[in-house]
This record gives sequence, C-alpha cells and structure tokens, in this order.
Amino acid sequence: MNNYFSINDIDSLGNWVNEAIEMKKNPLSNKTLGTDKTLGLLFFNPSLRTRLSTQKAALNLGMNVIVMNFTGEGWSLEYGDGTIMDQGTSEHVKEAAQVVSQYCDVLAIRAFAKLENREDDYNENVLKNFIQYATIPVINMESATGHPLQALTDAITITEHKIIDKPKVVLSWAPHPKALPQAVANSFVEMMQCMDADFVITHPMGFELASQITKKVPIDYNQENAYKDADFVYVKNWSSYNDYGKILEDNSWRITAQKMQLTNNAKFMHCLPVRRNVVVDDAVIDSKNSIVIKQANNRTYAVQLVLKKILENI
Ligand code: AN0
Ligand code: CP
Repeated sequence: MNNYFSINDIDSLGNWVNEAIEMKKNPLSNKTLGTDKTLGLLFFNPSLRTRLSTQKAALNLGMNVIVMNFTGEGWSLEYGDGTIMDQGTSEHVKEAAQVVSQYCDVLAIRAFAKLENREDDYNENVLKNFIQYATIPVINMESATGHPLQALTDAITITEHKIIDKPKVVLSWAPHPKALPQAVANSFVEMMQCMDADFVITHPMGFELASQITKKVPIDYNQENAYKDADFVYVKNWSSYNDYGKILEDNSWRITAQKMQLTNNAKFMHCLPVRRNVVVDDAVIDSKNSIVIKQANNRTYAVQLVLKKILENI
C-alpha cells in the first residue's frame, strides 16, 4: 500500500481487522521493520489520541518520529494553483511537501474541515495536494471529509466486542455547542458498509450526511426507535452537510441511561474527545457498557497495521 487516505485503501477489512487483533497480542513482533525510517507528523489541528497512538505505533515498529504543529508554528500554506501570493500565505504546498519528503520516509497529516465552504472541504485540498506533491507515502490522520484511522479502530473494537455474528450497530447523532466536521461519521459509515452488521443511522432531520457516502444505509429520525435491540451505540456529533456547518443544540438527542435501556445491553462507543453531559451523560460513559477507553487503545494497533503495510512496500 502506498497512501492511506480513506477506507477505500483497505483491500479486505476483515483481513485487516484480524491482522490488527493478532498484532495487538504481540505489538513488538515487527520491532525492526521501521529501523532507520522516519515518520513525520504534521498537525494543522489539536489531537491527543491520534498524535500519541501514532507515535507509539511507530516506536513499536522501530521508527523515528518527528512532529510539527502548524497552528502557530508553521508557515501559512498556499494550496491554490497559480495564486499570486501577496496575501496571508507564505509558502506553497508544492515546496513544503517536497521539502518534508526529503526529511521523512512516511508522512501523516491532520487537517480538519474548515466548515466554511462545502466544496472546498469536500475537494480535500490539503491532503490531496500533499499526496500529489510529496514523494513519500501519506497517511490521513483526519482530513476534511474522513478519519479512516478512527474507522479502522472502530472495526477492530466492534469485532472484539460483538457476541453475535451480525450485530445491530446504531450511529447516533448527539448535540454539540460547536460546529464539528462530518469526517468521523463519514468514515464510520463507509467502514460499516464493509462489515456484516445490521446498521442504522439516527439523527435529526436536516443532519443527513452526504448521500454519496450513506448510499442505501437506513436512516431513522426517531432515536428511541433506532436504539431498539442495538448491540452497539456509536455516538458522534456532526454539523449539517446540507446547510453546511450549521449546528443544532437539541438536548433531547443527548445519550441518557434511559435510552440505553432500550437497547440489547448495547456497548457505548465514541471516538473521543467527548463533552460529558452535553453529548452523553456521566451515567452512560461511566457505565460498564462503555468501551471508549478500550476503543482508544485500539488506535495504536490500527495505525500500526497501516504503518506496517506501508513500510513493507517502501
Ligand atoms: C473532532 C471532530 O469531530 O472531527 C475530532 C474527533 C476525533 N472533534 C472535535 O473537534 C471535538
Ligand atoms: N479520536 C481522535 O482522533 O482523537 P484526537 O482528536 O484526540 O486525536
């Protein structure tokens, strides 16, 4: 594999999940694969899990890691072709990507949606330009429209915790005071379409994800109905795709213990970070059915598998 940009770069999700679960049993089994190789991490946004789990995975493979935060520390980059750069941007991605490629063997980038212009975000300007101009493999650590490392993690976590072959999985929208991207939800939906599961999305009217991503996945606008018999409740806020970036602070969509009672003793999942008692009640995230900490642990094995596949191909 060369780049890991989206879920579509996974040739067989089932095989990848099994391989990651095997790797988790002995994370140091490939500890020389990355010897003398350098991983560069570029962050245009904050992170806890992605940054540390990716560093940890790289260390498990014997790689060196260098990290750069662009927010406040990097030059402001230009992505437009032919732009007269007499405004705010100081350096073009054409140079930046080629320069960084000389210092590293693999590059990983986080660049969230700006949520100002849907076309700009869905064009994936930042990641696609880095992929075009970098001369080394590029990994998506959450781009404008996707978070495929999180989705691979979620596939691993569901596989580990399911007690029936075809579980019912609900992707449940929750309220949030700030406009959040659709990236986590998009990649989760794409990933679930490759898994054997009874999958349903529940959200308020007007919060539909892009139809080119949801395809034929059923949508239930009645949250309580969607929760019936669920084995997994995967919670995430996203801002509107149709009314791009619009938020809705509707408390009635918050995840409560009462709603979880409607499920088949469902596991509670969230990618984190999560706002307690806004998105989900303490009683749910602190309950024995909450697997968010175990889910976050699997971030290491998901990205370690991706790095392993890239290193084997360099
Ligand atoms: C980000 C998002 O929703 O895309 C990152 C999640 C992994 N969340 C926040 O900004 C709170
Ligand atoms: N889930 C996730 O990507 O977390 P961070 O934003 O902390 O990296």
